[in-house]
Amino acid sequence: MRNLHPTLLLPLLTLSCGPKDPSATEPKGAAGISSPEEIRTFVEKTEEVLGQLWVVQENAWWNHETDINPETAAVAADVESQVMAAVGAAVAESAHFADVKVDPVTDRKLALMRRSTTLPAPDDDDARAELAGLVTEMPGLYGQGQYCVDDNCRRLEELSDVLAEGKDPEAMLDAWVGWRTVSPPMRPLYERFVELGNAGAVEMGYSDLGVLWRSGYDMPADDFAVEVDRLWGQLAPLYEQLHCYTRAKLSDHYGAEVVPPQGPIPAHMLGNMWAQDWSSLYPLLAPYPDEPAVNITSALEAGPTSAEDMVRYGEKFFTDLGFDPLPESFWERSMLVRPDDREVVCHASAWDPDHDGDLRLKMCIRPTQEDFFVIHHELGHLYYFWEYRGLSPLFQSGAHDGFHEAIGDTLLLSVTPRYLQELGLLETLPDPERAVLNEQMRVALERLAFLPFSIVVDQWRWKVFSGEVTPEQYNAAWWNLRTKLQGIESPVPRSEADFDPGAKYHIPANTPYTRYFLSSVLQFQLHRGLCDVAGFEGDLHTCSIQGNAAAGARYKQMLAMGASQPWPDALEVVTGQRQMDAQAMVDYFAPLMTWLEEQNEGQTCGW
Ligand code: X8Z
Ligand code: ZN
Repeated sequence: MRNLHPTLLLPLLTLSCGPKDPSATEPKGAAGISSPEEIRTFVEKTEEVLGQLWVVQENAWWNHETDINPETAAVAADVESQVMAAVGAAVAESAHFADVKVDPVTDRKLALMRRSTTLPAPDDDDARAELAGLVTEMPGLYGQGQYCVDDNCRRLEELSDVLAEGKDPEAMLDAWVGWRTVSPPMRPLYERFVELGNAGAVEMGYSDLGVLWRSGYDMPADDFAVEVDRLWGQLAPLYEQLHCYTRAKLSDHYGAEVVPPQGPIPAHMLGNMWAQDWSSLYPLLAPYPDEPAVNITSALEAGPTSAEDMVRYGEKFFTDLGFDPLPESFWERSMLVRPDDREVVCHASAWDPDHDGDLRLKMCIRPTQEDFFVIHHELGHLYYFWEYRGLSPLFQSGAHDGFHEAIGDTLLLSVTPRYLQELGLLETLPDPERAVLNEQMRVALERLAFLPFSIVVDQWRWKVFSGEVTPEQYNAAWWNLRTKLQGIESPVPRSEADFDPGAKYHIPANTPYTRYFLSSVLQFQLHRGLCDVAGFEGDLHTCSIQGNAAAGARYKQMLAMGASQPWPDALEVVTGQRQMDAQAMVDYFAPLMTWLEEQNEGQTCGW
């Protein structure tokens, strides 16, 4: 494993990034670089340095997130500062030769370098250190979050269970409000983070941090925002039908005082802490509730199924398609269960700290269907790392971030009840006629219900970064968007003493979220492409590519490209299309939509 001690890095940086002394007479960037050949050399050297830094950075974060304490935090923050300095210097330097025509590979690398960070810092040591401290402290607060009443302290998992069980609306309200006591301390940190991150983005030539984030898609930032709206426009009518049916059923079940039959749905009643995944409502919403549910949780619990067994199931799906088994080091180095001797960040994530096949999973696995799915999601990331590990550092990335999120979830569309039965996790298969709608509902509660939330998180941040939403409006703006797009509302009055956005991991962790919306669209598009490669003919929702070598080979071909080409090239490999398109998702859910429209007849849908 390549591993550098942080103190080794400074000379490397000075070497390739030119003089940092502000009193030096030579203007920054005027280090004589002007010819295409010199630019190519600069890019190669910078890439090498950044590649080494990223390895140190990922190791430091791994150490911190698997053992949250002041020492690991200090190391992570220190390395973070160094990465920000290095990327900032490289981008500043490259601005001086933006107009020089260079070879296509260098050109691509320059573009990737300019968008290689979601966290630019101002070119000032103190500001950088402060920002690095903030982005280390915030996820630490989230990871250690607990809601305590007297001596009874509960973490996110336990509070989430109360919502998923759906038994007692008062207990659900308490769990929902309780988790949101974790985030108010993040508010002043977030406010400062926005100031510093924006200042860094401006120094990089972007008008704010949101513009930098929207610039990562091989198209102008403004066009990207329009693209998201276009895709959502294709899908919003489907969501509205699901929302309408769900609201009516919840209102019948819990009573109109708890869930009013009109208007937005109270956010604590959808079975999930953020109302982003409604899967746990399945027993209430299944079109044929008397059919056996596709739910493998009890079989996994009964197994008993260890965390390692859970990952083996996911690995098998990939190896059946022709992928390699996970490397031995994966099993030695991963964190698969919550340790009881230290604080960790349990939110699942996939890692490759040496950027060369050092695959690791960090997750607090429990034997549930939800975690079975999350493991496939994470393995999607890991196999992407694995397939592109031979590329140069700047190309070791997803075609865009939505691709990275879509790899495992695309394959989950091929995890059918029959396959689960083959694994011995499902005893009885539902009646084939009735299974279609039930299965569609199951997938819709997970993936269709998720769509507007996956837009809200960054719509809010984009407004915060641009200044359209000021700190005095943080919470109100969050709920405006939640209501507008998701059709939900807070069950109790909220105020600007709250910081509800911070109760979602990706806000304190500074992880962009539009990627999951794009992923949702891409999953169905890629699924259709892979089904075509497999020679499947028929309705999209009946296709499974499980075990299909041709589909596996084509998928690998796309993964191996990493970010070396603009994303439309990668998309084309699997789908033949060069545009993201939600039509495959619309087609997939056609049977459910017809059924929902019938059920909703006579109802006033919308909110
Ligand atoms: O954060 C994740 C993954 C890691 S990339 C577990 N997801 C989003 C979330 O949990 O909010 C996957 C689905 C959406
Ligand atoms: Zn992911």
